[in-house]
Amino acid sequence: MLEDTIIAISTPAGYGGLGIVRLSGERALGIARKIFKPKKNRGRIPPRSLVLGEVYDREKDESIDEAYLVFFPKPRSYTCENAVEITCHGSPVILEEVVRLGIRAGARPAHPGEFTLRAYLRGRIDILQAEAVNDLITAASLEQAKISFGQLKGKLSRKIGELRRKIINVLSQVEAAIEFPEDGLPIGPEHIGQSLKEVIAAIGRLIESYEAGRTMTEGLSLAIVGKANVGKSTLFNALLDEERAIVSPYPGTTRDYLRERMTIKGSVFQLVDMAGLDKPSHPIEEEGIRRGLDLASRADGILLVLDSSRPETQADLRLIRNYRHKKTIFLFNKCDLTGKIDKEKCKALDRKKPWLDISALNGTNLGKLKEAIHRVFVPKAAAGEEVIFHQRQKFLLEKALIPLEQALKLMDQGYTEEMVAEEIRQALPAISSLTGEIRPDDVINSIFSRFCVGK
Ligand SMILES: Nc1nc2c(ncn2[C@@H]2O[C@H](COP(=O)(O)OP(=O)(O)O)[C@@H](O)[C@H]2O)c(=O)[nH]1
Ligand SMILES: [Mg+2]
Repeated sequence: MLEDTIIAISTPAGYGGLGIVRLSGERALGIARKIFKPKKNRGRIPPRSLVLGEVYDREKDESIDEAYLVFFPKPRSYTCENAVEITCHGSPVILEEVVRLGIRAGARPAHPGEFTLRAYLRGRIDILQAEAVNDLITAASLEQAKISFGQLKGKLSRKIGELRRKIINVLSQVEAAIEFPEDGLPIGPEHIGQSLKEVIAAIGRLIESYEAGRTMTEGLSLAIVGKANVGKSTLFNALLDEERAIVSPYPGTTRDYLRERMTIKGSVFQLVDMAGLDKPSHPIEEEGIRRGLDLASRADGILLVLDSSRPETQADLRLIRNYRHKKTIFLFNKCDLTGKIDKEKCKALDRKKPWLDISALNGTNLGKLKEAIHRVFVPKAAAGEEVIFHQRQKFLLEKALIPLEQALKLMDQGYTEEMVAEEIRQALPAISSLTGEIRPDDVINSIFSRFCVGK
């Protein structure tokens, strides 16, 4: 496997100004020479320099495109192997032909993620860094991209390494007490308990950060809730900045629900518009309402819209009370019209949450609303703390946490050092699996199969 020289198009499918074909493996340069003719330097290809030339089909003795090539000799390349990048015009026809010529010259088509897999197998990066490569490529927001870039450079790996050292340190202290029982614990049990607690807290914080991570990758769902005709669809469109939902003066226009992505200050949201949550006037509307209620109950946050140009109804007040237990922003919409709603009466039902006057139609206070959305709904990843984006990482951290908590409990209850040590030891395989020191093949396969072919 590792002996093969692999080839793939590294730029996205479709037309582009430029496109890149990448080769990696022992014979990368030899193969590249067969399909690329440098213009100058009598055919010399110096390492790490741009070489202008033509992609060349030897059999037909014809050039198919102008291109430039860069050769990265091992081990200072992405994969730690000899690697070559050929940049030509971003034409799918040309790029596929370059790959075909490369295969004819002795390369093999790369599997998804195989370049990064090689970087991992050759020990240049660990699994956390490999995951970060793909996270960076598929990042949903700049905020996420920055965190992934940090992890690509090894920030999370160092953090996990530090945790691992701490666990081993505690373990060796407990083991010392087993070997030299007559001396008692060289370091007091309180001290060991304290170190254990610190490790447990650090792992706990990482596990919790998965929520923040998930909201960065998938986006928080925000349901726009309110009675019919209060302006939900108008607000939906205004926030998305496009006429996505149908708006009409007739109640019951939106019967199904709509879901669209939007970004505020780098955070991703899934905005949901739905049927008005009041008495249905039509059987289809009834189903729409049922779905709406269900969506709203599962949403990460609620934008509750009230029509301030009309007196509040029982249905309005019921909705306000209904979403008290959820993260909610209350909106008095249509503030461009004469206010008829009793704002104080509404606010009295929930004073802890933000209330905002807006006009979805004119755009009044939409900037303020966006700020409030970011402030109220986006979970704060503590500054400088790492964020994890993968369920795999969360599971392994949880797997490490359980025996550590158990160890602490046993210590508190006065069990023997042997039993405490045994528990602590059980946390180590999960920690090693995180960075890929221990690597079950199925896990590796599932990680790299998510990559695109050229990475
Ligand atoms: N004056 C005014 N009219 C609005 C505002 N927002 C919505 N409307 C109007 O209210 C009606 C119902 O709007 P729509 O968005 O379809 O409400 P939905 O049933 O809650 O989705 C439409 O005629 C809108 O133009 C607003 O802020 N000010
Ligand atoms: Mg609507």
